[in-house]
Amino acid sequence: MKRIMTIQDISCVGKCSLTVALPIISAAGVEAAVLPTAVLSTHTQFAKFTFCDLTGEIQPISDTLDELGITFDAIYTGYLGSFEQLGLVSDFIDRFGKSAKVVIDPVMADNGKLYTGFTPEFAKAMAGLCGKADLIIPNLTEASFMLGVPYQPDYDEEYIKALLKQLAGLGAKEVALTGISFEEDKIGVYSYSKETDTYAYYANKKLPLTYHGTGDVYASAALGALMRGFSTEDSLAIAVDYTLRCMEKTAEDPDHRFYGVNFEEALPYYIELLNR
Ligand code: PXL
Repeated sequence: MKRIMTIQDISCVGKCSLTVALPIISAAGVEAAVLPTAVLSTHTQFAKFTFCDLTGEIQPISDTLDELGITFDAIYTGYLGSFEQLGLVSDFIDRFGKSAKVVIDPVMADNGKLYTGFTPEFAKAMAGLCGKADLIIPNLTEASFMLGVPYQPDYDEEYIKALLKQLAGLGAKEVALTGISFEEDKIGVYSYSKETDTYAYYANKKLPLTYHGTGDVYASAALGALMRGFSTEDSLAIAVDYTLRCMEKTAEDPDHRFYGVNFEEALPYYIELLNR
C-alpha cells in the first residue's frame, strides 16, 4: 500500500485542507500521513476564526519520522501559512522527496484575489517552493500571482499555453492549471509536461455555481489517482469528474453547508472511477 505525507492546516469546521485530503486519499486506498501546519477553528473565509500555528512542530516531527526510517511515496502540500513554513516544507522535501512524488497545490488565492493573510511577496516565495515539485496544481489566480503577471480572466488557448510554459520555468516537471474554460458550459484542467513538451486539456460540464473547497478536493483526488498508478493526464481528468460530481451533490442538497462541497456523498463515484 502506498503512503503519502500531506502537509497543510486542519480547519476544525470548513471542509478544506486536511479534513478533505484525509478521507479522499484514504478512499483511494492510499495511506495518508499528515503533518498539520496549524489548527484553525474554521478556514479563513468565515467571519471569525482562531489560528494556532504549529510551525514549531514541523522540524521535530520531520526529524523523528526520519530517525524511524519512515519514507513516503508522495509529498502533497496545500495551504501553508508563512514564509517560515515554506522554508521548513522545502527542507522536508529535500529530506523525504528523493524517492517521493512531490505535488504542490499553491493554495493562496482565487477569482483574482489573494486569501486573507497572503501577500504578493508570499506568492513569489511559494513560486520558489514550486520549483521543487514534480507536479504543481495552481488555479489561474495563483499562477498569475506566482509569476507576477496581471490576473487575466479573459484568455484564449495561446495565453494558457504560454502561462503553463512560464510556470514550468519555475522548475516543476509538470504543471496543471485548474478551472480553465473556453466554452460557456465546460470547465477543466490544462496541463503541460516539460519532459515530453506536450499539453493536455480535459474538461467536463461547467455548473453556474462556485463553492469553497473545490481546489482542495481536486488536488486530493488527483493525488489519490496518481498513487493508484494513473498517468498524470488521467489523474487530472478523474479529479475533474469527481469534483464536478461533488458540486452536483452539493447543488442537489437543499441543506448544503455554505462553506464546502458534499464531497463525501461523491466518494463512491471516485472509487468507481479509480476501479475502471
Ligand atoms: O481551501 C483552501 C484553504 C485551506 N485552509 C485554510 C483556508 C483556505 C482557504 O481560504 O483558509 C485555512
